[in-house]
Amino acid sequence: MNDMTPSREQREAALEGMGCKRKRVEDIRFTQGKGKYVDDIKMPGMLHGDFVRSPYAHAKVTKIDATEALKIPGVIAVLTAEDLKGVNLAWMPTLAGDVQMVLADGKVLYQNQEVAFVVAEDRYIADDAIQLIEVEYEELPVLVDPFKSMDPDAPVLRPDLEGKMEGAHGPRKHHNHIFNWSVGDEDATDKAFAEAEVTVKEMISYHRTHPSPLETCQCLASMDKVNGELTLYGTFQAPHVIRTVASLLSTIPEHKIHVIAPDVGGGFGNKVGAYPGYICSIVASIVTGQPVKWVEDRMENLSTTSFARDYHMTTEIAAKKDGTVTGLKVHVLGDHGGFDACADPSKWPAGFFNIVTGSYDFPVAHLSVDGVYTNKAPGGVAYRCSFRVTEAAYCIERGMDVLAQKLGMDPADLRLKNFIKAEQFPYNSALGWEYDSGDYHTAMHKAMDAIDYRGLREEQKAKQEAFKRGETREIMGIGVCFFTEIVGAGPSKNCDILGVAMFDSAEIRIHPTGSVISRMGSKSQGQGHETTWAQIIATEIGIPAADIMVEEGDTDTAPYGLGTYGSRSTPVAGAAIALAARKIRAKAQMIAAHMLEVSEFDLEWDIDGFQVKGNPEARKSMKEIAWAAYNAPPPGIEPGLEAVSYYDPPNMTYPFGAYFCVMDIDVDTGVAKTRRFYALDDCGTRINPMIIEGQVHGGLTEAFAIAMGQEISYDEMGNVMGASFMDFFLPTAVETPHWETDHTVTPSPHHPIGAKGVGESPNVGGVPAFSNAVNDAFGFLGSTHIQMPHDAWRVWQVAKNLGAHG
Ligand code: MCN
Ligand code: CUM
Repeated sequence: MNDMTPSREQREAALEGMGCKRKRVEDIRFTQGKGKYVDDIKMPGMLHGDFVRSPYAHAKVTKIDATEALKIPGVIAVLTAEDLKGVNLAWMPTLAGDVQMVLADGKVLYQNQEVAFVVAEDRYIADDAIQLIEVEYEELPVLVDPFKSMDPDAPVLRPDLEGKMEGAHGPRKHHNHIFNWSVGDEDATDKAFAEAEVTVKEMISYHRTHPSPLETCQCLASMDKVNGELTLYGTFQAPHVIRTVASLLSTIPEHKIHVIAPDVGGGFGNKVGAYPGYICSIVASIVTGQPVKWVEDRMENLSTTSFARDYHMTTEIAAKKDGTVTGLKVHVLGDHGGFDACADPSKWPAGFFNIVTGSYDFPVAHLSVDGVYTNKAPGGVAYRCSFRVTEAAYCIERGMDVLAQKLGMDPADLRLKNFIKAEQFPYNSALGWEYDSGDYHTAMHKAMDAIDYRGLREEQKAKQEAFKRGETREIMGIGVCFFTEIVGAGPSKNCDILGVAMFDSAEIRIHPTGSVISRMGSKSQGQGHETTWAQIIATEIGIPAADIMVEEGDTDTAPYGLGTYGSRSTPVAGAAIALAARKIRAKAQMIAAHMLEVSEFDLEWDIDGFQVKGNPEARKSMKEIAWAAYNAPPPGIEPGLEAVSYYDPPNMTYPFGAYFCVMDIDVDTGVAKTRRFYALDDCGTRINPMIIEGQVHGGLTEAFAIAMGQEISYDEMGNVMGASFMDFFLPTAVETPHWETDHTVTPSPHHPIGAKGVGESPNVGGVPAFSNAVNDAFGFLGSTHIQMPHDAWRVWQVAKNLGAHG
């Protein structure tokens, strides 16, 4: 070796592979305004669609008259349900097995529901036309409170389901009932409660909220009638699923549909499902023969696309006096709005809510979920939810605090006492999951030491005394949360969408000069896949990440995949990437053996190439092997160097974390200040620590928003109250606390690189940490559970009701 030969460390560093804080390559274009979003795409002759929406939450639609609107120059067409019936598209199937109106068919079920679709030469003309469309409504009684949905005299929301006592998920109990889903051993759980030394019961609600991606939902449909081909650009988290749905609905053959998700400006679950805007744009393009663009505004987004949560969880825990938990019982009332449009895997009407036993060794548990209709917008799984894991984590983490309070025990100690122990993994939970790996005690102790937990408790105690003596008007809360998530949907044995198993895929091609293009079935909306997927490949095949291009979102070029949501990309597509790369490496080994004139078995892999065992000077780098693959492959071996992998995961992955929030609350103003927020995450093998940190910062900011103010509420007329950023709390850098991040690493035993997902963890763990901090602050004044969101007004009221204002 001469001095010019790079050292092993230099070769390794040059790859920027797994574990490297590689800078996000996509940010070069995003930060310079050079991203290409749907609204940047313009086509010749492009028309614009916009909706007439219902001002009423529940009403008959007796007449739609577009005569005057059609007189405006530039208005091309107005579509109503009657027009859509001609192509059998007035209703569309939802991913949850329900059906949903595309345009109001005889009635509307929530405020701002789509009533008619105006197509015009530009957006302004379309908006003018909307004002001239005459719609006659006949108001119907409005059902807002989900607890009244199944009253005997509750209004019938869905006459289309009249008499149907069987839904997609079994029997229905009432005309507004969607499903009941029960898991666990009810008798054993009842017995545990009958024998319990201590029990607690609390109604824990997780309010309705909504993700707010910077870019709203939008699409551009272009039907080429000559070739019978449909091109659909859109803000899709799952482009292939959209293609399949579009083909099934339109009967256009799937190979003649090109779905392209260009850069997506945030998704957060908002862009998983199919919306009326997509269907109407496609139909309008077919009708007019011109491309049709539909772009939502902020109010439309907040009030009509997939909402989040609205879960009302009656939670009971049985325990011994020493704090050992002996049983968990949860009943959930899920408010699904006017249609069940939850984008869960088909067999999971309440998503993975049965992770509600959390990080604790509950011997028995029982869960029952009832989904009901109300006069609100449909949706339900969005906003970093991991398919209802957010609700489950909030339920159990609040529940454990309620139990700790009743027992007079420290909430961290109660958790430490009940954690599943490291040696119990793989662990079978009482509600049916096999947790793959975890080391909760180590993580919890690390977190407690990092924030000096015991010291904080002493400080809190002193402050409480001072408050009682009237020396301060500030109280202090310490929010503890230890969450376990379940991500990586999912194994084909129990996860599908519309019958398509939830595998994912990767295709990697090495060019002769050793640069790479790779394509996946996942679709980044800001998560940095272009950066991190290249890092996995770099480590696996020894080509620098900088020479690897990652492309997602074009169904013509990417292998079929189920898309990005539920933090599934790393657990599923990430595994497919590693396995495709390993196929390439296996072929490269044969080529290297031929080049070096040795047996394959005499070679070993070292960073970026193969070398002869015991003679590392005799080596071929991956770049040299790539060239040889195209001009001198071994006899009998095909030329080229590429591979495809479809990965059906054997299990989900179970990331976890210990979060602590320290809060100071002024009882006279209700203002809660987050003094410290510490988040320890364990997502197994870490691909890019900087991206993980960014994911955690973003998710915590959203968790802060949800816990401390964001809400989509309705008045009794069904008017949606939080449909603009005037009313809907969107934190800026001013309000957002400082985040401290930390980690432990417990690899997933079944994942090729040991990685678990992380994208949603901070939201799953963050909300309970904030809410527990507020609750912890007021506990010594006698409260047991305070309803979110904890905005200053509500916190002030709590203080007043507890007598803190004297
Ligand atoms: N990562 C890593 N090491 C791990 C796990 C993840 O370096 N052990 C990296 C991944 O390589 C990827 C990122 O972290 O670049 C997120 O990976 P993962 O946890 O697999 O989640 P997904 O890529 O599937 O993203 C989905 C998740 C969801 S469901 C929501 S909602 C959400 C979230 O991501 N929406 C987001 N984070 C978001 N971040 C941005 N900027 N925008 C959104 O819309
Ligand atoms: Cu449920 S929000 Mo994410 O899964 O896209």
